[in-house]
Amino acid sequence: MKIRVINPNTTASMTDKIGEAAARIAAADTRIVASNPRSGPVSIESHFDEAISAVGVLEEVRAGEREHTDAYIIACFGDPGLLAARELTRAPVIGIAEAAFHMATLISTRFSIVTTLGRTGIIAEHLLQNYGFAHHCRRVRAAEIPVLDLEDSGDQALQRIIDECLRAKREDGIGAIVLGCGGMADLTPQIRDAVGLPVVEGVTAAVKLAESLVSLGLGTSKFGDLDFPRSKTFTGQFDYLSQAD
Ligand code: 5HY
Repeated sequence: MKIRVINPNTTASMTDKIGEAAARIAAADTRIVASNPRSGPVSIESHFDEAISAVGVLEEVRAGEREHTDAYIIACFGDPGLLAARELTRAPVIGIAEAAFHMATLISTRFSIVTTLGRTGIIAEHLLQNYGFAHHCRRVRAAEIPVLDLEDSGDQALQRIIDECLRAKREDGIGAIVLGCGGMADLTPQIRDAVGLPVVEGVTAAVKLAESLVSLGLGTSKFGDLDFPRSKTFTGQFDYLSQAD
């Protein structure tokens, strides 16, 4: 099977890192194709960034539909464009936050999230509510590092993440940690060893969930709200999306 792992920001080094983490955990007969939009924010750290990045996510799914793709992963912890992306394909589309929440509740009754900047914590809180996991999450914490520090100042950023995870372990009464950024996909072993708790990382969780869905012959339902969008005219810069019935 082929899984397209979409990094919604436009930082190629993060896309490569995410793709490598996905490929390491993928089954022998799974091919990982990692991509990011040509246009959009270099990092996603606000509601505005999320909204702009969603258009790029949808473009990447449209590209995937032009070649055979068995599943899609949206590798940003805000799961930008998730439901809209599901409307564009019969394949499964999995957000890394949703995947991580599901996996975390299979191994613990309570988890905390450690993300990058505190200002994006509300996005994770909204997702917890929307997905029905709010009562499982004790706290959404932040290492207070810009997303691209994960690319530039590796050890310093890693230590800040570990320190926040250790505070969560001491204070939150949890059984697991959820890493709140696609850019942390390569850090799981170091964090797990330093913290001594199960660490759930969304990219790798999403790969295994995608493989399971494809193996079960399950894809996005076309009955109801996730059916393909109705054909219509789009104007201006989106006129290329226009479709007649
Ligand atoms: C992510 N931003 O996973 C989010 C992390 C965040 O560029 N990739 C990003 O803090 O929401």
